[in-house]
Amino acid sequence: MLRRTLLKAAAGTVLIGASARMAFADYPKMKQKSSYKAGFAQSESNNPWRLAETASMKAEAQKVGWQLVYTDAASSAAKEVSDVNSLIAQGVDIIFLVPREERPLIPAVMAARRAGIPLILIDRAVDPKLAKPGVDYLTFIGSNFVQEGQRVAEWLVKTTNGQAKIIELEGSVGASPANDRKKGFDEVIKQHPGMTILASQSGDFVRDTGRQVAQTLLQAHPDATAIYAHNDEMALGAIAALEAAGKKPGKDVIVCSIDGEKDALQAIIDGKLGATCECSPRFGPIAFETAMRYAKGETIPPQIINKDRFFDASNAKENLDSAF
Ligand code: GYE
Repeated sequence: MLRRTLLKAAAGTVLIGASARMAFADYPKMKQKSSYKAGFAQSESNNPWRLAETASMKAEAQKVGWQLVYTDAASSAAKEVSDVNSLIAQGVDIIFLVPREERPLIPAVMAARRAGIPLILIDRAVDPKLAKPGVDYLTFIGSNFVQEGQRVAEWLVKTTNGQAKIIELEGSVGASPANDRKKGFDEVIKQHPGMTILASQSGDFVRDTGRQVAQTLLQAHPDATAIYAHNDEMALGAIAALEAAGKKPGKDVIVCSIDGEKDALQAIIDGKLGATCECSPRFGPIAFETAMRYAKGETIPPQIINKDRFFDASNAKENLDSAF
């Protein structure tokens, strides 16, 4: 009995090892063609960041002369899975997927893999325990979200001399930028005894949801001196909530966030937002370049990380025109 279990376990180990190696070697290739049909599965279109990303993908597809089949999951992970299935059924040559959440999109990644269609994750990642680059999908292209959270936390520590009572507005539950921006920020804050996170709650990356959550949390914690939002839209919602509560954003309460959208840079210029770490939505050039390199037979690294800038009162004005 014990012997059989051991044998089974050993066989299983060998099998897993071998299949992983084989899969890496025969991850689906792209056929040689003069032009390709790509699928782009977007998660939603409810903020300037998403609109800028979609515009960048469409513009680049046109520039390189590829057909782009575009789907919009309207904030539903379940719809996004069926969107990917429909892209597969339409016989696209490659899929660019923005996985709305880390786990619910795993079936979509695996479906593309089974269909032999290369898939590139753009802007958001999937759970690394459940799917691997070079095995289950080609690569991930996007920002280092942990580092974004760390950079904002370090700015806040510096600006407040290590003394702050913070409300945190999280992104969409289960989304990789929400998980990682929280991780990076909270890790730095924990190292400073004068910094406390009073409350942390999701505002779904949406401006008005951010406003409502900020309003409720400010009522529960009138002693808050800082708000960290996982994106600019929620920070702008929080600024509106502060003003509605008769508080001065930037003076009574310091607000900081991530993305670097135009409205946020304007809010920095107006003194209402303290800082924002850039997270570029302009994926078109790098996404298509990576796909073209892969089509030519080049080896693609398991992840391609964007370089992000950082905006505060020292440089918001000079960057306003180029912001999305
Ligand atoms: O920060 C936010 C958007 O996935 C990195 O999602 C992206 C985030 C971005 O809705 O504004």
